[in-house]
Amino acid sequence: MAIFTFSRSSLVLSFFLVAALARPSSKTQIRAITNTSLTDVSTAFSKAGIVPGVIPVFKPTGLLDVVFTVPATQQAVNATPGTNLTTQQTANEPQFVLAPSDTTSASNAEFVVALFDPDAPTPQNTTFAQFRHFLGAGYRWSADTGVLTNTTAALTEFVPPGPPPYSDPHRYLVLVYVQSEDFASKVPSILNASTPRTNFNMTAFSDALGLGAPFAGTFFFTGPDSTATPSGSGSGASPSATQKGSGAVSLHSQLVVTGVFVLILTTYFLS
Ligand SMILES: *[C@@H]1O[C@H](CO)[C@@H](O)[C@H](O)[C@H]1NC(C)=O
Ligand SMILES: *[C@@H]1O[C@H](CO)[C@@H](O)[C@H](O)[C@H]1NC(C)=O
Ligand SMILES: *[C@@H]1O[C@H](CO)[C@@H](O)[C@H](O)[C@H]1NC(C)=O
Ligand SMILES: *[C@@H]1O[C@H](CO)[C@@H](O)[C@H](O)[C@H]1NC(C)=O
Ligand SMILES: *[C@@H]1O[C@H](CO)[C@@H](O)[C@H](O)[C@H]1NC(C)=O
Ligand SMILES: CC(=O)N[C@H]1CO[C@H](CO)[C@@H](O)[C@@H]1O
Repeated sequence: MAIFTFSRSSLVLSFFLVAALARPSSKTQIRAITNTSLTDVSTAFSKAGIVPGVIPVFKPTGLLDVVFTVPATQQAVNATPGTNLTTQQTANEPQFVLAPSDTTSASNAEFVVALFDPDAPTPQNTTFAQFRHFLGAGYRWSADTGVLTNTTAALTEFVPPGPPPYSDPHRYLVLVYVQSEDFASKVPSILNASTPRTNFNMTAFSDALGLGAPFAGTFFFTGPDSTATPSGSGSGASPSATQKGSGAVSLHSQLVVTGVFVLILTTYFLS
């Protein structure tokens, strides 16, 4: 009887787990702008140790959405704060979409956009950090689409995230600043084609060019290739697809567990 009670409650538990895992994923739609508040973004930066570890403060006045297009599928993937993205998803230069609090100021401003890695070569050993993946200036904001479009060539061309195989996932930060008046005249002596991508210091750079505090920002995690996406499953196309993929695996194992319990119960009653 004790065995029966134990098995039955385990069975009930299994069904609850199955029900929980079978719930439809809530984030299947790609949004142009992340549905989160400025406070949520700041909180995410603190939770990930970006504040104060990488930048001293982060009080954005606009929401930033970074939209990658997956080369294989042409599917859009949003880098919402703290999302896990694969190297496949982040292979191409993204689009930057801004939702500013003050649309009039944003319409009249130019912006600087930086994408960098504070965890190079690994989060535990930051010898090469910060590693600059992209730096561009002269961005103008479209009030219609929210998209930031460059009016000048990039200062540092985009190279995709590629953490070494032995590394934990890295944090990749994207920060948008309002461009200072004298930026274009001052930048060549501070950052140019011969400036290494390694040992970049975003704070020192923004101080030197009078950029002030970040206007908007987001970050995502990308791990090395081997651990990022199970091969051949095709589930690496979007964050929601990845979650559904791993959910399906868990669902499968739960069904197996449930099946085993049913088998035990049947055997118990038949014997
Ligand atoms: C992202 O990956 C980490 C493991 O690297 C995991 O702990 C975390 O739950 C994942 N986050 C999401 C939102 O899937
Ligand atoms: C950190 O990484 C660099 C580059 O791979 C390496 O030369 C160095 O030995 C590492 N340091 C430690 C403490 O592991
Ligand atoms: C904007 O950036 C792209 C990609 O780096 C580049 O090909 C293009 O020439 C830039 N536009 C201008 C106007 O410089
Ligand atoms: C290019 O940038 C470096 C800093 O990375 C600086 O030392 C050098 O003077 C700059 N070159 C020119 C021509 O301004
Ligand atoms: C980056 O620059 C800031 C401001 O100059 C400085 O306080 C900080 O120590 C620098 N970080 C590193 C890792 O050198
Ligand atoms: C934080 C935030 O902006 N939440 C919004 C997300 O979207 C729903 C539905 O559109 C809104 O009701 C929330 O206010």
